[in-house]
Amino acid sequence: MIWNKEMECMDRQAMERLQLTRLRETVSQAYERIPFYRGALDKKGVKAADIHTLADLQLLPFTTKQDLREQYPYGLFAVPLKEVVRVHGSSGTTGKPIVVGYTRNDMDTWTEALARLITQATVGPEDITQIAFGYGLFTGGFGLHYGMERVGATVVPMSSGNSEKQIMLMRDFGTTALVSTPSYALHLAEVAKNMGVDPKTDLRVRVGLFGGEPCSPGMEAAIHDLWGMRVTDNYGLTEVGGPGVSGDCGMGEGQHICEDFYLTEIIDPDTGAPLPYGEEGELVITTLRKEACPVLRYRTRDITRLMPEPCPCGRTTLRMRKIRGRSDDMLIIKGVNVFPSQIEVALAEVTGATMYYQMIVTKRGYTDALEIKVELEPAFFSDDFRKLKEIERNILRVLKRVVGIECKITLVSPQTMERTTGKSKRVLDLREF
Ligand code: DLL
Repeated sequence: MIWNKEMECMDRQAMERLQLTRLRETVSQAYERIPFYRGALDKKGVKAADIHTLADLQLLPFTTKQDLREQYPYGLFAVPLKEVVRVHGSSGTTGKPIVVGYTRNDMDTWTEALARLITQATVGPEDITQIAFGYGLFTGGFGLHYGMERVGATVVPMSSGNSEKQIMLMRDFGTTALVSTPSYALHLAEVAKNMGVDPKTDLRVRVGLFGGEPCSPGMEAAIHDLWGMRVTDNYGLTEVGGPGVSGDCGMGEGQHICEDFYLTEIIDPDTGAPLPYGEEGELVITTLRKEACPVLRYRTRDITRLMPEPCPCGRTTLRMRKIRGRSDDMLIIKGVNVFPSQIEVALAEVTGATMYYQMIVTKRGYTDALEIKVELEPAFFSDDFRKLKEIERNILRVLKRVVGIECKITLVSPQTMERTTGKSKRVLDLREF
């Protein structure tokens, strides 16, 4: 089912016309109401009237996370606070949080975007949906909550953590949809097993709406195996309003972008130059419908590709590939670019290895060294040194092929790597630059 056929299946030319109109409105609103943007636009000598085609987007200045931090807390608000009905903040732990505000209309737009993604994940009024994203400043809990209510699903607002209770309620309430980070879904499956509950046969969860962190194909497969559920990957970020930028239609062909609300481009992260459709680079987002916090050309740091081809699901909106990593968490190890998601792809191929891992990067003299700690599957934990060595060799072989680097593998006992209820941290970079 398609939630809003008019928008999601709109003819491309009509969509681009609508985007152009909204882009001009957004630029003039930012110029008139936000001193930061007036300064940045004046510096470039650009006004809304200079935007004649969507390609003129490139005339506009970029916005960075640093810009948003410096305007803490309300510097980028385009409306008086009395019109703001909600604020949210970024989930990062370093520095000041990014603050975003929502007017009543913004709440409505946000909820509409979520309703579309939820519907394409096949969730509707028949579903009982357990939201295990944090409720609070983080946009995940409340964002999905309102979207779920809009489509008529029954919401169980569990928030994150309290894992045994999550499983108990899933069983007692007959939960059919789980909303969480993908790493928490993996952890919940383990908790269930320890309680003697097989998520596949003893629970009714048939679909997961995941997001908030990368969900590699390997992780998707692991979740599917443990839960027997359909796995959907949904993308968004606080700076442009939270979840609701794009979502999975189940065709395995990338995530549909809510294009009437967001204008997307791909740039070369080093030069800032625009890249054509199909090429991998950094995603840049301009909001088209935000009243409280419009954002021009936000540099997300997320690495992906845009796909304009029509999708078999019938939606005509542009799609983005799964996020492959971030330009700022891409590691360069001995000159090779390495994304944590590649490690996951490799681990998924090796029998006996789990998705729980940590990359530790150090420097020995002038040379980078990478160690990857990998947690073993309980069934493969043994005293037999030869068996363990074989798993280690298999991981190294696959890593060499997938990532092209040599590293040290340290196998660790089952249940010893840290579990998270929210976003996981996979990299420890101890090099001094
Ligand atoms: O994580 C918003 C969100 C909540 C999206 C719930 C989806 C579901 P932030 O905390 O600001 O907002 O983190 C945003 O998380 O720039 C990406 O690097 C990463 N991220 C979010 N969703 C995905 C995803 C929310 N599906 C940052 N795949 C983004 C990969 C994701 N990375």
